[in-house]
Amino acid sequence: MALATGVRKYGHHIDGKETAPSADGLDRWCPGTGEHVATFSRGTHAEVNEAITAARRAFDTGPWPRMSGQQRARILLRLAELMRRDSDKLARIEAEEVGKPIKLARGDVESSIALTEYAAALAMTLHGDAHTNLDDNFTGLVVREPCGVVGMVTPWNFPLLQLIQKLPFAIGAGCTAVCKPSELTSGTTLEIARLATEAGLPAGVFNVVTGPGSVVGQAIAESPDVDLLSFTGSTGVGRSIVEASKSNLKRVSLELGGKGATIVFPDADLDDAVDAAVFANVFNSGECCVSGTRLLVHEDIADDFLAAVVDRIAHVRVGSPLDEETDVGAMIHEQHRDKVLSMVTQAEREGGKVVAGGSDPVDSLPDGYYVAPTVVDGVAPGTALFQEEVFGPVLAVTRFGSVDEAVELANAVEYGLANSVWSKNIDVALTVAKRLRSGTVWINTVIDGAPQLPGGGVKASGYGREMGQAGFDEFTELKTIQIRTGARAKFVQVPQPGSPD
Ligand code: TAP
Repeated sequence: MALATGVRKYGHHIDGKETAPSADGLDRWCPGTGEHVATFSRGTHAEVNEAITAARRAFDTGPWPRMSGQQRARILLRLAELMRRDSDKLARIEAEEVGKPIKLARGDVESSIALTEYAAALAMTLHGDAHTNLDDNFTGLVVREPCGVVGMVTPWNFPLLQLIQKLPFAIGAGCTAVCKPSELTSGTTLEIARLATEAGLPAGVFNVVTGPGSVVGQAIAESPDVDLLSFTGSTGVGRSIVEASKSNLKRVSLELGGKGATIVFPDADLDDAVDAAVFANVFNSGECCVSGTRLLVHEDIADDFLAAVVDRIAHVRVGSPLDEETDVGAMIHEQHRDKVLSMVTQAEREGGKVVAGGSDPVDSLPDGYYVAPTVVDGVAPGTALFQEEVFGPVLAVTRFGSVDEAVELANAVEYGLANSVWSKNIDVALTVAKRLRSGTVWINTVIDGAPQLPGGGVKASGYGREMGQAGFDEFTELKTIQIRTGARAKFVQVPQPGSPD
């Protein structure tokens, strides 16, 4: 599949209008082919302020938070329809800017449509509680209100999906938003802003300012006019976001890094588990927060299991993101490819043995930044490959001898995002699932999900949840309204005329 969309030039999206592209734009080259695919505008403090002012106005005095949930849901459903209409274009932009395989990008668009439709249903059913049995003259209403202006800062690995895990939930609840996508992959966020306007979203409800995180993202995090900051990205930047958000003690939700384990017991369906261990490692070229980047395998089956993984991974097709056959695309940029490969070299220095991949398979591929799916055996818990997020298709293999040891190894990292357990013995699988410290545990499946199911982390993987009812509630505040009817018992006893005091 050749590039056909040409170079896309974008401005920002502020108060329902697109600004002219800035003269000092940020060029984006497809990391899989080296072709120039987009130029994004470099946002300034003034533009961030303009966007926040528009979102503030739309929230404080505009129609959006005051509409019925049904009216908001209708616009979200229209947006989902328009995403379906433009799904080929959206998938292609994702593949070109991220370097991810086009078939995977299509799946991201499908999931984004499903999430938007689900958020529409939640918008329609948003309600609070009425307490009518407190006592005869006392009624309590616990109402859910939109929390205000939401700042959204998103990463480059799933630009569309990460946006859609936030946007329809936030605006479905009646919030307004200012988003800063990654400066490398802003295309689909700006396309969604266009589609939202076409769907009838009022001006100012969704604003996008592109540019470097240190300027645009920082300004959103610091702004006293932003009520909640919803961040997805690395743990390091997450920490600086919390610091920057202190000005007005805004609420912050953080979806951060991960170091997931695929934990395989001898009584698993081993053929399924082999496929899953490969999939969990190479999905989205390993640039995925919930990847299974550590394979913890029981020592009784470890040698045969590892041999099967090495055999299976050899069939994974590394190639151009726009090739329909590709399973693993390019790394996001050259420095990242070099970092991934250097972590493999470091793992070897620290005692690991590379049993598959370990190289840049550049000879057979177009001009891009590729890493062959890699497996490193004998990775000790104290080493960097066991502990640190690689964000590439590199699997660290470690053996265990008991349930206790498996749990201890899985939990022995600072992250707590997602793990998978492979066993047909429900006692083992559920015991391990309960003892794992992560926001998600998959049993006999991996990197699975549905719009109804929340995701998020514990420990250094962050806090807050996205998707599901919990992900919708994140964008609301509870207000308690207490109503006394009839006479209230008086606090101050005033003597009545003529009564003895
Ligand atoms: P980061 O480097 O953390 O960047 C994330 C976003 O923050 C980008 O838009 C970035 O802007 C912006 N940013 C950078 N510095 C900032 C600052 N000082 N203030 C405010 N914003 C700032 O992450 P990434 O490299 O794009 O994405 C990979 C990371 O995201 C991985 O650690 C991955 O695990 C994590 N991730 C987590 C999840 C979940 S659900 N937990 C999902 C996807 C990804 P720039 O455009 O300048 O980079």
